[in-house]
Amino acid sequence: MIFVVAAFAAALAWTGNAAAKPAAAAATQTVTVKYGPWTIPGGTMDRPGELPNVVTAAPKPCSNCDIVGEKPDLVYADGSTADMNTGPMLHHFVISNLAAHDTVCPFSPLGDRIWASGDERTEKTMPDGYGVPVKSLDRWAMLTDLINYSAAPKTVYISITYTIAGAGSTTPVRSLWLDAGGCLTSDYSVPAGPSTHAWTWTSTVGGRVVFANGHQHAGGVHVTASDATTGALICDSPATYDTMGGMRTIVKMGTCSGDPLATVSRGDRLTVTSYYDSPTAKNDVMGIVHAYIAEG
Ligand SMILES: [Cu+2]
Repeated sequence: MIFVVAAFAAALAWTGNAAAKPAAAAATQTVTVKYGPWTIPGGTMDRPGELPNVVTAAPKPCSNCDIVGEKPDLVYADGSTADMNTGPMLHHFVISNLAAHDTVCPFSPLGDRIWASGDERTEKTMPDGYGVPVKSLDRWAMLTDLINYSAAPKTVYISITYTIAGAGSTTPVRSLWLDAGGCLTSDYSVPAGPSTHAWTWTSTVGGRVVFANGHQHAGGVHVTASDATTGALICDSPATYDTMGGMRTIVKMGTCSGDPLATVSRGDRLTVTSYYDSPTAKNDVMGIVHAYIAEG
């Protein structure tokens, strides 16, 4: 495994086009940012090539705006999708804001983790009227881990299409990263067969949770977040599988959207529970519910 840490000026492709929107909705536009390129070394199905990266200055789609939607993809230079059918897998990326603290894990050196996905490439769409504020002084960083099951090296980009609205035009939400692995690392171990792994955080914020999605690795069944204090379920995100490149892989994780999904109070115990049924024991699985909350 190669580990590369690079102060990397990601290629930035502005394809801002004013999308036609219903008159009733806030004026939005889409901006696609291409991060990369990265060349993942070749490998085999048993020993795939792997390329982790740290991008210490990752471009933002705008510097004073509200992001109301985010759609990630892994693509080749020509824009076509790169997936396990031709070798590459988006193991994961995380974009964080170094100018803020993570709400759940305030001592995380990553800062505030605001966007992330694995190969399922989950699209996030906030309910009408909500957005993630981006300030001019925010500094974004990006962790990536890319895999390649083909023998030939593959050069890819992470392409993210953001839907943005004017600054202050939406009710701000903040990210709640609820991780069965806790705060030190997202990785944990599962035995062969059915298993559950849970982690509880005492909320330091209160408000309306309006969006959430899960993330698991192969073997995952579903991951839930609930408010153990009130008994309310916040989100249950199932893993959907398909076969790509001859492997059974997660192609979709469920999303939850609502106004609100749940109302949580400061001091409530929020529990994330990750359910696996893995054919073999593994030491590097994840179970995350990434939620967004409008405070107050
Ligand atoms: Cu992961």
